[in-house]
Amino acid sequence: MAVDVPDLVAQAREGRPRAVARLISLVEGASPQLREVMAQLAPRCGNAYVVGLTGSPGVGKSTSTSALVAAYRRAGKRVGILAFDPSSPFSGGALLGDRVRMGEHASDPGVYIRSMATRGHLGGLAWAAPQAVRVLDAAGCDVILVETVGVGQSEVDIASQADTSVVLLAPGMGDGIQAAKAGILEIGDVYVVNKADRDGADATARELNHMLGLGEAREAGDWRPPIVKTVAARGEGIDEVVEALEKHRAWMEERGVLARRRATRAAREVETIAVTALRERMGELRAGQRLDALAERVVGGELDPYAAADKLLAGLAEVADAVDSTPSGPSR
Ligand SMILES: Nc1nc2c(ncn2[C@@H]2O[C@H](COP(=O)(O)OP(=O)(O)O)[C@@H](O)[C@H]2O)c(=O)[nH]1
Ligand SMILES: [Mg+2]
Repeated sequence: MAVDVPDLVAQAREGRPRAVARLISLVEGASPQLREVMAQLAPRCGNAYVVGLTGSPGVGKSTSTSALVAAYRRAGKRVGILAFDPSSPFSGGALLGDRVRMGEHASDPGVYIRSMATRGHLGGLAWAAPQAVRVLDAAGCDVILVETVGVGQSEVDIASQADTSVVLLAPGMGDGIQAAKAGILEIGDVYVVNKADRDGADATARELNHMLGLGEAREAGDWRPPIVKTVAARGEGIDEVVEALEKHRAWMEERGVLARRRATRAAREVETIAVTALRERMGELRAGQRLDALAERVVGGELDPYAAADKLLAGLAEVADAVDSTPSGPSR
């Protein structure tokens, strides 16, 4: 269904929740109209502070997110929440638990809550997250909290999506420090040991502290990731988390790190879109049987595979030229 993009964008800029929701749906559905949406949003982006929260399922990401929203709302900030956690979406088929926890914010006009499914997307989180962030940014959010489940590559993903990355651990989950070895030690700007009401929180924090200190020759003025203990379910320690986030943001701004991170993020975003477009064009070539024809010539010994690949790439450029000269723009 075609959408009146200028109208929708104008409404989203005024912060109308339904317009914001529809724009994010366009992102989720990889709509061909996204190109137009992003062109119109671009001048309004760049004001929001993006915080990523990652950690194993059940560690307390959603609970912490909700507590952080409450803290930011008390400070008068507008907050956007994106949950890329298929196991606990905040809305649209939400688990009851999350709906209850986020219930207090659901009717707050200063809060946008959205859970997103990226399964099946080319590029997944890398592709959808930055565009959803742009929508919330342009809609006037001061802070955007992005929740991702810490499995496989998503820790790495979140680190490149956020200005500040928060890694959550909890005592006695068997996850924590072992998983930490698998890469989260490099990505956390702030570490949270949640469920500090349980036994073992101090030990987890100590062990983490030990591991973070190992093998790193930090220079004076380098960022030393703080470890904050919280009981998110009761809101305890959340002010300290906010404080740690603000300190990290100030540190990044002083040293130009924030601008560098954003540039890296934008580069990755452009690259992902370009690679997606390339794959699409490759698909068009396949459909056009150019690849099949080349393959036959390779089998027949008429062409070597390198020469065939060169011909395929030349074909790609032709498709690109054809697309560029199409008045409607998008490669569809
Ligand atoms: N004891 C305790 N339970 C908590 C705390 N924070 C969250 N939980 C519970 O842990 C479970 C998982 O929390 P959730 O926020 O959904 O975790 P997520 O999967 O990381 O988003 C829920 O039952 C929460 O009520 C806490 O500080 N202490
Ligand atoms: Mg969750």
